[in-house]
Amino acid sequence: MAHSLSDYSIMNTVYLKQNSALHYIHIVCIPLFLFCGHHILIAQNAHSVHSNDTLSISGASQIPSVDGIENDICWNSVQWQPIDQAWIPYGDTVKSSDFSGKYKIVWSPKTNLLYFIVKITDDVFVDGYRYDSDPKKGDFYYNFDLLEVFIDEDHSGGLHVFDSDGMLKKEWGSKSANAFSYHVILDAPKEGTTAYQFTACDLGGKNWDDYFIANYADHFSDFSLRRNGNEYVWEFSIKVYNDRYDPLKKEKSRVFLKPGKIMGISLAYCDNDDKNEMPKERDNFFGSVWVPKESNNDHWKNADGYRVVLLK
Ligand SMILES: [Ca+2]
Ligand SMILES: [Ca+2]
Ligand SMILES: [Ca+2]
Ligand SMILES: [Ca+2]
Repeated sequence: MAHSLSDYSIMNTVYLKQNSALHYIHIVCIPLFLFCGHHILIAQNAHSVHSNDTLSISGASQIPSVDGIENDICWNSVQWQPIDQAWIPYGDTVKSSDFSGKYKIVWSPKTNLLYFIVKITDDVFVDGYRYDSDPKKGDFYYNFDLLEVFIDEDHSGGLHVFDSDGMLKKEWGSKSANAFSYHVILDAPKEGTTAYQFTACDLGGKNWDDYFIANYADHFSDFSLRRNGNEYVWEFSIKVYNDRYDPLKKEKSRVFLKPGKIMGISLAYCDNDDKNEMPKERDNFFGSVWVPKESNNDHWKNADGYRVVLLK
């Protein structure tokens, strides 16, 4: 469950712009560690990453074994990046046992893939989502526990909901493939085991009168989710497509990854902790970049706030 820390001291993060460069020093005031019974409360938003704090992604000389185990050589030399921004409710803070998340990314020139490892701690895993391309028949996926991966291949930013015409372009975009927002969802594996089957949901179609839920699971070359208690390790690889993506001719829009390439990539986690509620509603939505309050839930429709990444 989400617990606000409003009763406690409030953490202030101050950004000091350094020179004209895109660097920010984070001065975190007031306590990060608050003791309550046996729990250590750790405030979220402690490692604020701005969308223009460039993340350099190294090329891996040895690709990882995609098995939900973090013992691959390529992960050793890469630093964890935080998923610590409470987008919903905006600025919320929860116990680290309720939610904490971090990720690493590498890429491979050999396989032309991006590789991710994401470590999530979550006290209650709410699963049971069943995919149906007809949005009227299914539950909304974002009210279950799921990992979101947002990729804007050319860092263009902008709307990416539908392939809209006319006036609707201004509100929902003219190319849904301008950016992909993969909502990666599956049932929790049993303790100590790994799951490999999943759905990667995203919106498709022309407008809200005529839309569907796409399943982009085949954009993932490999996928695994391993459970160790309340810790979940998501390890997977992704093929990158440009905005001319056509589901019938996918390979034509496959992007060739190379050093110096700039993209927009963010991650987020929908956290629901109530298995029994009907209808389901997520408690929290945590993201990997700071977003302004007025666009706290924009990543799914607009790529403007994705984090800049640079392939090295
Ligand atoms: Ca591995
Ligand atoms: Ca939780
Ligand atoms: Ca784009
Ligand atoms: Ca949960």
